[in-house]
Amino acid sequence: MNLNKARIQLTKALVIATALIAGPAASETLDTGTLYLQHCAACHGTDRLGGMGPALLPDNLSRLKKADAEKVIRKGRPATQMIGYESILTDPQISALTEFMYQAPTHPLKWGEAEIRNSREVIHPEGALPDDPVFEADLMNLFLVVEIGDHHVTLLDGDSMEPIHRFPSRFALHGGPKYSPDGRYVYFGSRDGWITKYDIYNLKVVAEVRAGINMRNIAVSADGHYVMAANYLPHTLVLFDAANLDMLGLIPVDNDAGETSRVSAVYTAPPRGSFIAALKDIPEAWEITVENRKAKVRRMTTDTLLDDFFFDPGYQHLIGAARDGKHGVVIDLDTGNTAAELPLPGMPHLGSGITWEHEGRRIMATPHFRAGAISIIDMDTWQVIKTLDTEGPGFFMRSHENSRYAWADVFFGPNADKVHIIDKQTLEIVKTLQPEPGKVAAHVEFDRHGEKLLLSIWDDDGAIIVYDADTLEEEKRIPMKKPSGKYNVWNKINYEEGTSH
Ligand code: DHE
Repeated sequence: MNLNKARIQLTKALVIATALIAGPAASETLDTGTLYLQHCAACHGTDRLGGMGPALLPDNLSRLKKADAEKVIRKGRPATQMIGYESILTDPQISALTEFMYQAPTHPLKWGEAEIRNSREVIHPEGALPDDPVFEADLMNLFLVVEIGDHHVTLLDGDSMEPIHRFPSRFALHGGPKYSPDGRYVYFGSRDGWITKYDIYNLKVVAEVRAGINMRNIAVSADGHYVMAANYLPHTLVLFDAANLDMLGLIPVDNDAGETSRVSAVYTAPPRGSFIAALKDIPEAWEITVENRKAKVRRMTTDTLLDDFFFDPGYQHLIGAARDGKHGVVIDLDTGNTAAELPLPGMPHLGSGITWEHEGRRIMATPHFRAGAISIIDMDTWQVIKTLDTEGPGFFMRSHENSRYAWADVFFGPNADKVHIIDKQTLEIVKTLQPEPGKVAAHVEFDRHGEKLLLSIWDDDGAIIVYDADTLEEEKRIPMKKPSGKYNVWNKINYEEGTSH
């Protein structure tokens, strides 16, 4: 533990001890702001920007229901530093604190160069730890499983399907963790803006930095030298040296008219040697190259605002979902022009689209957030060649080059416990599984060989289910706390066609 964390813990322990001795009556007359400073600020920051605990701002809490937030204040969060306050604060005070957290701050929040640099902590500088792994396994067939139930990550051996190690993560990791090209390091991004660099060989966090207040995702350059963070708040892209997460550049996201924008996401485009970002509030996509450790932006004006997007395997085209939720656009990344428009039924989730070869042509498939449908598109003609009806709107799709099947979950609605399996050649749903009735089953990742796959039972009392990719038979269940995404080292570093990049 570093000095800063120790200091926070000590302050917090003193505050709690004093409050426990005095009881609720002592703080009954205090206003909510003072209560916050007294009880919450040590961990969550005086500006509610977060610290050891997560940020307590409306945007950061948008995914947590107020009733659940109140319950956390009352009862605490198991396996974290967050204790329950029901014996320290009165019911009205707990309710008032909950309301306070969901109110916009009265002054603008800043997360600029100084804040980013000050947040950085290098625990083990690059080169300081041994190069030999401290465990035995096929290093190319490891999986990381993000467990959002209690904010942990499990490292899993993809041959034996046995956990190797489990470690705490930052609060609310989101998006795929990104591996270094050799698979030794992994970079996690949290919704609160933290980037954590983890040394898989030594099972240790090696460096951390906070890139923003509300972050979308991160990307690692194909050469492994740089990490780019895309933020919602503030409106910035941030470039880091991948070695020790030293900040190299802060790029304000704005246009010539001075309008600023959130960033929908940033991805690495290996064949182009660049990063591609799309903006959420300004109709532009950006290609960012790094020369002499400096970022250079090439702007492409788009016909529509882009939410979610995906690339063809050669990174020649960006396929984006328009904000109206009814169609997609194909943008030629060389010219910046729109090459095609795609009619799509209901808010496609293109970020989880996958591609494969079908009758000698490359096709892609995408689920939809607002329609029980999977659209299958010919990537030469950009025509929708088939729309599969599903049992409800879906979130993720997955396959592997060596598998004849693609898997698609039904994430929303009464059938969220079902998963469809699609034959990649007949383009038909050939099987629908319901592995645990009443519990959401979602997100699949294959092992490096495409022989086995993992499916999440998305529940606090959940599990990872291992399936044989060919017989589709269940092989085993490993209990986990709301496992969300799984990420196989080989599939990710080789940009395997059936998985997310
Ligand atoms: Fe995600 C990836 C955006 C809600 C779980 N999600 C991504 C990515 C984006 C994105 C841009 C790709 C980032 C990357 O991998 O680099 N997600 C969004 C949204 O805009 C949306 C709809 C609303 C929001 O609140 O942000 C959203 N996402 C969710 C969830 O509610 C999920 C199910 C639970 C959670 O953890 O918040 C969720 N998103 C995921 C996961 C991935 C992801 C597990 C990585 C998928 C992969 O296989 O790579």
